[in-house]
Amino acid sequence: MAQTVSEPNVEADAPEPEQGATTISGGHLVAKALKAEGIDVIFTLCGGHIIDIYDGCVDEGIDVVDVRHEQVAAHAADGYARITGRPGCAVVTAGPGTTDAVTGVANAFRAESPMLLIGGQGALSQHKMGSLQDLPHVDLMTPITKFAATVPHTARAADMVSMALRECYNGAPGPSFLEIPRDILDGRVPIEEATIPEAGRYRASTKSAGDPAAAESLADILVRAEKPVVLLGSQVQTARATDAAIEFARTLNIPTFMNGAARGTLPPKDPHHFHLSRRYAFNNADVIVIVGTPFDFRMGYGKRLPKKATVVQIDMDYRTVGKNRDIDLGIVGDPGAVLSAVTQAASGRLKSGPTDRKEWFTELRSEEDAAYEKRLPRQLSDANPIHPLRLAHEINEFLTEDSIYIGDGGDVVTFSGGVVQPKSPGHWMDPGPLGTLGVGIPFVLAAKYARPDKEIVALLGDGALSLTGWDFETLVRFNLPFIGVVGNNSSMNQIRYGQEQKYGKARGRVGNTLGDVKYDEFARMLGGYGEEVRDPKDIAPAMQRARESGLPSLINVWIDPEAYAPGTMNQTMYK
Ligand SMILES: Cc1ncc(C[n+]2csc(CCOP(=O)(O)OP(=O)(O)O)c2C)c(N)n1
Ligand SMILES: [Mg+2]
Repeated sequence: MAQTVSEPNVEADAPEPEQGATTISGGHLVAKALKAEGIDVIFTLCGGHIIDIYDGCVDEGIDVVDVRHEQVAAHAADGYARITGRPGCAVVTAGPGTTDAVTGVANAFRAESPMLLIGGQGALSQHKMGSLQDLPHVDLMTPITKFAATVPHTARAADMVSMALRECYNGAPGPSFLEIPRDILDGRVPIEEATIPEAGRYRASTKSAGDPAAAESLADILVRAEKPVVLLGSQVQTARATDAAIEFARTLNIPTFMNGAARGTLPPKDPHHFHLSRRYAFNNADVIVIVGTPFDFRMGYGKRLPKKATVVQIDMDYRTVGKNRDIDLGIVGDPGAVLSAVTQAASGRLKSGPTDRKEWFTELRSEEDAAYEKRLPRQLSDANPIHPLRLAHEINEFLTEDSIYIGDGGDVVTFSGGVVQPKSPGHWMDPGPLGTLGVGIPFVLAAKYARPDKEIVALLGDGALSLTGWDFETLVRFNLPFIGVVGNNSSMNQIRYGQEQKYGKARGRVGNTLGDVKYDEFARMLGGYGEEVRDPKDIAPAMQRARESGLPSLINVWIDPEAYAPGTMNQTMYK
């Protein structure tokens, strides 16, 4: 029967037949390598340079989650790595696709998150001729990745993906970047000419316990310590060292503080869990063990640690140990393996030292309780407009053991840092030391995608949400419900505080004012659930309705723009 215009020629629309079953394209090789790594999803925004990877993903059963901005794809890959313990992958087109993803890669770099960004590139055959979207991507990415390279031949496509992934785990983890020129990606090679590394056989497991003698030394120090304290940093979560860290804290009986992604390693009511008395604990400790977190701005560059304390640092990155502050013992290795070795070295000796430390625990607990009591009235404030501490309090009460908390914003999130306590390990997500606004919606996407069994609760500043908020629609499209709470002060308040301090109230409102936007209506427009709240007692019921809606949601909570978090007021940059 003759074809008519209304009956398209199905054969003509079908993909070109395989040129012999024994050849394979670059995009299909990329997908094979991703599959070998256990990556089951790519986050992407399409472009002509990269579509062969999508086709490979179809064959390998890898999901393609398409977003509305490449920054979101890159943050989602970072978030996926954090949630799953496997590397995340974002695929973006050449030129602006790759430059849009820079912020996400940079964030992963500072947060030590293992992700792979694959970017398109003009055909090698047109190298430097001015092809569409040609840019020096590798040069752009080199300073913010552990590895950045071009795939030079189709037969190397899978091999170089594996190479980039191996490099993600060199020392402390981090991002890698690969650009794949279009003719390399679309080209075909006989399958036997391609290097295709086999799952589980192309990189080490990287669980280095460091130097056994150092573990013995630390055990020695801790058994004798009278007032020890340990700070668990993000690497504890990155390295999946939770169990080892808990065993260490309990067996050696050490008050434990947690920051970044390690928050929740011990549950809030645990006798070893401390939070609000950190400054006091550091000032009065005789031994301070810092695990998997650098002496950066969050730690006052280590300068606030008293000189008299014995300071021990354990880190996956050689370059972090002893940086900015002298230490007494430095151990490079996997935090889980090192802490287990120390626990093991200490057991048997525990009876000989003053390890019951009752007085030290009582002293810290009373500091902790006093700080909590002092803050409580503001936390329970009925004020209208709503005090941000009350909002944080309501969120904390709302979280269950299965709620992953994501904070994305300025002052409103700083407030929440003191109040919101994740109830389980790995249930806290913040951008990390790059302080990138806009990670919220992408992290929700990654977290809910990877862990549909978990509830996701995100606190979003109105400024932060504005950066990546359109991908709320992606959450609707992929049916990824979450409870979003917008702390809306119609301002970039964290910055405004500094401006008012420095230039006075009259000149403090420059470049930091946002409109009174009804983010609840925005959510509804995109197919989600939305409500607005002006009275503090309505926060909890609104969040509950959002939970029950089964939809991505935004509860727009109007908060007091004149309330500032102590953390914001103490920022050293304004002093
Ligand atoms: C991408 C990015 N741009 C700018 C900043 C600087 N910055 C830090 S806090 C802040 C204000 C954030 O406003 P919002 O999310 O509404 O939180 P608020 O301080 O108002 O509670 C800004 C602009 C940043 N951290 N990240
Ligand atoms: Mg704001």
